[in-house]
Amino acid sequence: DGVTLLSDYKPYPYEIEKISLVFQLAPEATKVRATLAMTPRDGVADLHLDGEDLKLLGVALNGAPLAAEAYTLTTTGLTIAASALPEGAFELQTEVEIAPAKNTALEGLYMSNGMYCTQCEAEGFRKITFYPDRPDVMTRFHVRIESDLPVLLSNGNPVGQGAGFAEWDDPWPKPAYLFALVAGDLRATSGSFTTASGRKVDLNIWVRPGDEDRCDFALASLQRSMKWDEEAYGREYDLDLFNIVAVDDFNMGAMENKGLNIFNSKLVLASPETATDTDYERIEAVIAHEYFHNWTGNRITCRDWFQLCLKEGLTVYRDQSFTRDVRLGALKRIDDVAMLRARQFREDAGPLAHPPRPSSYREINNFYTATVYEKGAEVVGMLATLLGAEGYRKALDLYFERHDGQACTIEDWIKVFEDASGRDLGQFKLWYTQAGTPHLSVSEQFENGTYTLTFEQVTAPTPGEPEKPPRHIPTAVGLLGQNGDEVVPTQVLEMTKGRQSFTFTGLAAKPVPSILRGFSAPVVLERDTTPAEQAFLLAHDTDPFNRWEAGRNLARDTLMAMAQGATPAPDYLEAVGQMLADDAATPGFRAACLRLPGEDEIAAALAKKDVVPDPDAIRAARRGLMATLAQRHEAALVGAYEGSAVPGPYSPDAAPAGKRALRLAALALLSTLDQGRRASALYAEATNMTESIGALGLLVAQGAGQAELTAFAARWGADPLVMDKWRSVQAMLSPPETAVEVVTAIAESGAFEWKNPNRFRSLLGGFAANHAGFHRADGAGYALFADWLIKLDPLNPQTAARMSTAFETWRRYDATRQTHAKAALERIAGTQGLSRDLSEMVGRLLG
Ligand code: HT7
Ligand code: ZN
Repeated sequence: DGVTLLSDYKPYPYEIEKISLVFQLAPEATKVRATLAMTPRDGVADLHLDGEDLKLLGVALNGAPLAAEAYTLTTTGLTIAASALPEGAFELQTEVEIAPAKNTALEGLYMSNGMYCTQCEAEGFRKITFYPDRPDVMTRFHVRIESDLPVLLSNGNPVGQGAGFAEWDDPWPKPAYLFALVAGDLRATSGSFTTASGRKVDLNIWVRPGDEDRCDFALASLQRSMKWDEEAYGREYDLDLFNIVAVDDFNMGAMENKGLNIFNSKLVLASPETATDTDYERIEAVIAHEYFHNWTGNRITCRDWFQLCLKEGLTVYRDQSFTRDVRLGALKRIDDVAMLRARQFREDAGPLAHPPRPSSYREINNFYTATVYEKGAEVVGMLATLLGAEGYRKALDLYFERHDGQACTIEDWIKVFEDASGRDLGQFKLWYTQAGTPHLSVSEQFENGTYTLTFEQVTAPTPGEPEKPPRHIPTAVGLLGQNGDEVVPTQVLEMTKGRQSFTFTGLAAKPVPSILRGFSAPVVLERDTTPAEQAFLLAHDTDPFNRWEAGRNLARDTLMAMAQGATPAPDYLEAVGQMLADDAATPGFRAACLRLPGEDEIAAALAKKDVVPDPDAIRAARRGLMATLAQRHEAALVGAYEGSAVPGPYSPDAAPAGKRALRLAALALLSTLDQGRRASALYAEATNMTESIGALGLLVAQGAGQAELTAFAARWGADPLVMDKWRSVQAMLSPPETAVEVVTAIAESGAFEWKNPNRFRSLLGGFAANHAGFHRADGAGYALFADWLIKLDPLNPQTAARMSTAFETWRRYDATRQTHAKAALERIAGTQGLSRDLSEMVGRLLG
C-alpha cells in the first residue's frame, strides 16, 4: 500500500566496491553510464536497483550485454534475477538517458538558469541512474563529466581535466544521497583553511557571474565553522578541497554533498544593501550546519531514512551551539526556542505529529520536519544536559571512534551515551520514539525552611499513539531570594515518573523558583503564578532565557485575556518599562523582550485552554497592546529608537545587529502612535536592508507604504532575492481585509516566477504567516492557498507538500472556518493525478 516500515529493514544483499559514472551532459538528453563493481554478501540473490524516470539504453554484465529475459524493468527500478548472476564478484554496467531541462521537481539532475546541478537526498539519485538508492549502501565514486561548460564539479578531488571534460574521485565511501554534480558558467570566491594538523584546504564559493561580490561573508563563515569543529568536537576536514555552489532553484536551504555543498543562493549571497541581519545570521548557521554534516551525516551516516534525526538533530544541535559560541549566546537560545514553539510545538499538537524517529512513512520528503530537525536537536541537548559538558564530549568522541564509516541507528547512538556514562537511557529513548509535547505542571510548598517542588507530566495522545508513558525530563532549576539573589544555583532535577517531588532544605525564606532554565527540555511548563512573580523574574532572573521567558509569559497571558475582552494587565505594562530601562541588559536582549508573541502563538495558547481562537480579535488585541505599550512608554521608546542607531559602515556582528533589532522593535511600537512618520523617515535614510525592509514592513502593516513599495520595486526589480522580501512583507503583513487581494495581484502579475521555490515561498509562505489574512472568515485565504498548491503540485510536489503545512492548525478555529478549510483540503485531495507527496500530507491533515 505504499507504506515503508522501519520494522521491514533488511540489509542490501550486495557490497559495492566502487561506482564509476560518466555523464554526457545535454539539456534534453543527458547520457549517464554507470559501472558498479559488486560482490554478493551472502550468496547470490535477486539484485534490485532503484530507478525512476530513466530511459534505459543498455545493461551489461561483465562487459557482455544482458539478455532482456534476465531482468525486469518497472516504474520503480530494475531487477536482475539471481539465476542470471555469477557466484562471486562481477561488474554491472547500465546506460540511461535523462532530461535535466524538463526536471521541474528539482530532485535528481536538473537545470537552473543554464547550469546543471543535482539534489539527491533523500531519494533523488534513482532519477539519475539505476542504483541501490539507500543510505546504508556506501561506496567510492569516480565521476567523469563531459560538457563544454567552463566549470565541471563533483565530489572529492579533481583527478583529470581537459577540453570538454573533468574527472573527479572521492576517496571516502558514501551513500548515493551525497553524490553531487554541478556544471555551468560559474565564478569562484576562493580562500583556504589550514587544519589543526597542518593540511591546507582550498575553499571555493561558486556563483553566477555578477554575484561574486556577495560571497565574502559565506567564505568567512565556512572558515569559522571549520575552526569551531576542530575546537569543540576535535573534527578536522578530510579532503584538500571544499566547494560550495549557489543555485537559484532549490527546494530547501542547502545540501551537504561530500566536498561539494550545494546551497540555495539566498543562503550564500549577502551584502549590507541586500541582506538583513537575520539573513547574515542564517547564512552563517547554514554554512556551519552543512559543513558539520561532514562528520555527522557523511562520515557517519544513517542506516535508513527513519534514522534521519541521527544526522539532522545532532547537526542542528551542533550548528546552534556554534552560533551561540560565535555570537551572543543567550539570545540564540531565545530565538531557537521561539522557533521551536512556533513550528515544532505546533506540529506536535496537530494532525502531522510524529516522533523524531518515525516508524512508517509514505513519502520520506515529508519527514524533513521541525520535529526531526529541531526537536531532534533538543533531544541531543537533553543528553548533553544529563551527561554534562565533559560527559557529552566523551560520548561524542566514542561515537566518532566507534562508528566512523558506518551507517547507524538511533539505537547505536543511545548505546554510545550509555557506554560513555554508564547510565541506562532506556526511558530516555522515548523522546525519539514517541510524538507529542509533554505538559509539565508544577506546584510548590514551603514549610520550616524546606521548599518542595512537585512536578506532574502529561502528554496528550497523538495520531496513532493513545498511551504516553512518562518521559525522562531534565529540569534545570534555580531558586532566587526575595531580593533577587540566587540562593540555590542551577541544578538539574531528573524527572522520570508521572508525578515527582524534589526538596530543597535549609532556606531562610520562601524562594522564587526559576524552572526549566535555558529551556532544558522541550515541554510546556504550566504553573499558576501571579503576574507579580513573573514580573519579578523578568526583572531579576539570573538565567537570561528564563528572564525572557517570564516576560513572554506575561505578554502571552495579557494577550490571551485581551483577545477575550480584558484590558492589559498593569504588572506587564510596568515590567516592560523596567526592562526597557535596564541598561545592563544588551540591546538585543531588550529587543527580544519587547517583541510580542505572534498571532499564531496566541491562537495556539487559547486553543490549549479550549477557547476557540478568533483571528480578528487576536490581531486587534496584539495591535491594541502595542499601542498601549507605546503610549505608556513613549519617551523610553523614543530614547531606545534614537539611542540605538548604529552609525558608520554596516557590520553583521551580533552587537550592532542587536542594536538594530532594538531600534526596530521600539519603532514597531512607536509606529502605532505616529502614523508611520518615523518608519517612513527611516525607510528614506536607511543604508542597509535590515532597516529598509524593517521600516517597509511596519508601513505595510498599517495599510500604508505604497510610495515606498513602488520605490523599492524600482530599485530592486532586477534582483529576485531582494524582491522576495518585497513580496513576503506584503503577503505577511498586509491587513487581513486586503491580504488576499494583495497576494492575488502579485501572483497574477506577469512578473511572478512561481515555479521557482524561493519566489513561491516568498509570496505563499508569507501569506500563510499572515494569521488573520490566511484564516479570513469567508475562507478566501484557504481557497487561494489551495489553488496555488494544486497549481504547483504537478511541477514540484516536494515544495507543494511542504507548503501544505499551512493547514496544520485548521481544526483550532470555529465551525465556519473549519468548513472552508476542510473544503479547500478536500478540493486538493480530489485533484486528478495528485502527487504522493501532497496526497500523503492532505490525507494526514484531514485524518
Ligand atoms: N540534508 C539536507 C536535506 C535536504 C533535502 C531533503 C529533501 C529534499 C531536498 C533537500 N535539500 C536538502 C539539508 C540539511 O539538513 O542539511
Ligand atoms: Zn542537515
